[in-house]
Amino acid sequence: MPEMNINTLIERFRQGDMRALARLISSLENEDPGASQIMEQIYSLTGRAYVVGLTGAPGAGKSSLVDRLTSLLRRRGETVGIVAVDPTSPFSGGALLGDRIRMQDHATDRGVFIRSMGTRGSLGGLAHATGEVVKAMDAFGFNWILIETVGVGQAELDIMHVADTTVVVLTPVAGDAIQTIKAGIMEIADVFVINKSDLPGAAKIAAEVEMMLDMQGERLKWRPPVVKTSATDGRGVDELLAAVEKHRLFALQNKGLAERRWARAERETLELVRHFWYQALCREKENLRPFLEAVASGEKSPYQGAREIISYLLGKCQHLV
Ligand SMILES: Nc1nc2c(ncn2[C@@H]2O[C@H](COP(=O)(O)OP(=O)(O)O)[C@@H](O)[C@H]2O)c(=O)[nH]1
Ligand SMILES: [Mg+2]
Repeated sequence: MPEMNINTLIERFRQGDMRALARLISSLENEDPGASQIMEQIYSLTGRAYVVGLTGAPGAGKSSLVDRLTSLLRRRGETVGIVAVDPTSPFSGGALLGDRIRMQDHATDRGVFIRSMGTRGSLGGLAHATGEVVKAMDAFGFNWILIETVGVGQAELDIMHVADTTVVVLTPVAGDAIQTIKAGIMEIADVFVINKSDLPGAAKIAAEVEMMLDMQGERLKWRPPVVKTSATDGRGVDELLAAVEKHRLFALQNKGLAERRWARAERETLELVRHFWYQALCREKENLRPFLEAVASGEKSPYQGAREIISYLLGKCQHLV
């Protein structure tokens, strides 16, 4: 990590220096070797923020809703970290996608921190980096973290595992709801929003979603509320926040939150195991030649070779991470 050493960065981060947070986030995105060292040191500060994910088709109004929710939360004295993930966007690294103008009100507010994550990294890597960025914001002390992502593929859905409450944003635009159902994002919804409810057809979409939920019947422990909003004039945004808080309460009372956090701990930790293991493998690549040559020459089978490589790496275990 150039220019600022790790200890200085952590020190400034703990003091609430937003530039230190920004620097850490860039390091996480770039997978700088120092970044996981920092995360390890600040990990004990995480787990306090409430994380809300908003997902939906491009143009559904996610950014507009995030903007409205942020204003609402700020009026209550809450601080808000925002992560906008759009792998389809050509912008990255701090650029605010198409949201620059609308988010300007918040840009000078010290209770709000906005970060865009664009084309950098592979999709799988993007989901991983997003999880870490959310943790960094959590450790920094934001009360709420809002994640916006287009629900176009599995990687974007993976990002939603980070959220305590997932909001799926639909609109009356033709075909939208059907596409969303196909994309498999209906299952991850804790709250449904029908945004652009100022346009015709909102009631019909809401009814379709309710009908779909009816078909699930008693199997649903939590029936996701369907909230109609109009982000452009702010209508329904209070109700949206109320629905999120209702889900938060439900999850707390029904151990849903504990279950989610357990699943997350499992996923995160095992993913780190894979990550460190893979790094070790790459680092040791040269030393693995003899094993690979034995396989190439037919002296050993790949199975035997793989088992021997694992033994070899385990022997080097203390240097793995
Ligand atoms: N009529 C109407 N337009 C909206 C509403 N919410 C957002 N929009 C417009 O839809 C477009 C896309 O909004 P944006 O928030 O950027 O969507 P995102 O791509 O999901 O983040 C913008 O031109 C918004 O002004 C709404 O409730 N009603
Ligand atoms: Mg957007």
